[in-house]
Amino acid sequence: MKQQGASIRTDWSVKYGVMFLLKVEVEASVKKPKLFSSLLSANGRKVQEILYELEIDVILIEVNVYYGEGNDPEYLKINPLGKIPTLVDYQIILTESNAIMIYLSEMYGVNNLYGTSPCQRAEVNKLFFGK
Ligand SMILES: N[C@@H](CCC(=O)N[C@@H](CS)C(=O)NCC(=O)O)C(=O)O
Repeated sequence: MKQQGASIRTDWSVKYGVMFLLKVEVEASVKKPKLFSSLLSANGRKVQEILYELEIDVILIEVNVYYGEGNDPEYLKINPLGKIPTLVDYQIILTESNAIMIYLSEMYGVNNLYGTSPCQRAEVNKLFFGK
């Protein structure tokens, strides 16, 4: 009897446990921000540095624009300019590396990477807008 009970529990956990784990994985992957970029891209690496600093778990999707992957019709639906990086998070599709960095800092930045006062932010903006 005991063994039978154990096997019922095993059946349950195999069937529903796996389904539960799959559900958790799918939900987690849906909620994770997605970054379309390439390690070869300086603008992409700037964004990746911020993701790293803020410990944001991201799904990185390699788009090698240097081999024309930016012109893939599927990618053009996300970023009509065909450039990288592009961040997709919840409802927002965001291009422009500096705008993405500000968004990430404001959305997830418990450590105030972007600064808290107008003066601190002005210093950061100088780096964004300077040539
Ligand atoms: N101002 C944009 C520049 C984006 C950009 O030019 N990205 C380059 C890679 S670093 C790119 O996608 N080049 C491919 C192309 O221009 O077709 C930003 O800061 O994100």
